Amino acid sequence: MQFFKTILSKILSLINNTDDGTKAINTVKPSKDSISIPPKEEAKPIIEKEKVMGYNFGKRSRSRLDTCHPDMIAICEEVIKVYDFSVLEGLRTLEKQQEYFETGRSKLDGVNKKSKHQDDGSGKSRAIDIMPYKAGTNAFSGQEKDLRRFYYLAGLMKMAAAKLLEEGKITHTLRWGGEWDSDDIYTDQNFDDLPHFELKEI
Ligand SMILES: [Ca+2]
Ligand SMILES: [Zn+2]
Repeated sequence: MQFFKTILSKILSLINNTDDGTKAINTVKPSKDSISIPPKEEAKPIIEKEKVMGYNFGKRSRSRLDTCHPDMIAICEEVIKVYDFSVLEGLRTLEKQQEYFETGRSKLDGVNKKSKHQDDGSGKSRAIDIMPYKAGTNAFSGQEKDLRRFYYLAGLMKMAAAKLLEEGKITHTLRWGGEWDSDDIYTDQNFDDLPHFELKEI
């Protein structure tokens, strides 16, 4: 009898991972809970190679960004933390707008129809043109799959704007040239201006 008790005690001590097999046999009934489960392997961080934070604007991007309304600056500063992009243009002179109109790049003549890129009265632009940046690639390559990066960026911009608005840090919503009327339908517009974002009054 003592023999079996000793064996059983050894087994239970293994199961319960205790040093005192005798105690285990007396007090612990083996159950699902008492079986010692090896600690789970520490979960590996999912994002290991992807750079998560810490992009910065280049000099030219920064100076262009600074020609924009503070709300636009706040939104872009939020997004650059997680996704790299360049600023192509912020504030635009009347001359430049007229040039774009004449060459068909814009449908706004700058006088009768003003662009949001023109001075909003405070010397700032309420619109910005931005482009996803990755060394050695071009989101405007003409490949449909490259264009998708504009959509990715637009989602981040929209999210940042919504968050900042909720936090009371900005007072506008964001309108995107890839989806002007914000109804989440992309086939209802003829003129896609994928780099273009502008502040919208609430
Ligand atoms: Ca739409
Ligand atoms: Zn634009």
